[in-house]
Amino acid sequence: MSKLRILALADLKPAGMGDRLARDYDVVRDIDDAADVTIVLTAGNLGLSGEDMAKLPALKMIAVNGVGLDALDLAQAKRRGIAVSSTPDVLSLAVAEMALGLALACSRQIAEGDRFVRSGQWAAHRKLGLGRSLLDRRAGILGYGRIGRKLADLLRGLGMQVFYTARSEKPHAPDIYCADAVALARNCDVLFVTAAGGSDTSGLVDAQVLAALGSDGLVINVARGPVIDTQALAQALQSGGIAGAGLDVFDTEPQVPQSLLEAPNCVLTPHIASATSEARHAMAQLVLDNIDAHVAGRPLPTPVDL
Ligand code: 8YV
Repeated sequence: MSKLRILALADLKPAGMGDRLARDYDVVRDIDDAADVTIVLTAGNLGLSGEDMAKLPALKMIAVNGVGLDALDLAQAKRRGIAVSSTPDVLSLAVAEMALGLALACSRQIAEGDRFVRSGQWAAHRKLGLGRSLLDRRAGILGYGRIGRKLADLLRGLGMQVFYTARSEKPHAPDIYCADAVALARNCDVLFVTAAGGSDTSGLVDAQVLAALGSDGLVINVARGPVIDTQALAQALQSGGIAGAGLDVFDTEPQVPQSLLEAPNCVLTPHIASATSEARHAMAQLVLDNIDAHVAGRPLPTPVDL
């Protein structure tokens, strides 16, 4: 019996998981050769644009390897009755760890110290200057979803006082609610951005929020680049309006603007927050489970509510 064709716009990692997909399905890579395809596999950061979705008249299901849905035309999916799945929860720890790592790297000059040693400055008896402690400072979580709450658990467990903002106050939350991003920035020293991307949150961290964070403040972004106004951020870093930034996500990846490449105390990583073998394995497993369930006519394990 011939295998069902699947359009895979992204790879499943570790490699064995991609092999499993290829064992059970006929994996197609070219969208222009996929008019008959009913299932698409894509990544959170890649999504599926409205234009590309329109090239797939037979499409019935989109399996997202990730949690971000901002690059997916959800309105078209809903209109056409296309089922969508994602991979919630299994990546939260990895992303939260990365946010913590970026905050430590910024405040304790880890990346800068590495460059200092490698460039021979330490050997030349130069001094790096003092960093700041992270854990005795106040954390702010912008976007108190699964990832934000996992990060809050980690930070609270390490002794930080944690504030958050979200669309509404969460009953029984162990952290302190702030009504909006400015109030959150005013109350914290380290602003962690974990909000979902998309038009609702675009530019949410603007010049006003950065000014409220202040010259001792750090901003960490493991969500989506556009949640922060990049120009305002580069300006705040250059002028000392804030103390530093740790960024894993950018407006137009993989391009990073020169203004951030040149900004002082800015630690940059290539969108790797969920890229641990543990998280990626569990994500791939969920993708396969969702596809298998769709093909068998069973309810999807982790459907997206459209
Ligand atoms: C991944 C992500 O980089 O979950 C998301 O939305 O952006 C990341 O976890 C990506 O989706 C990997 O497939």
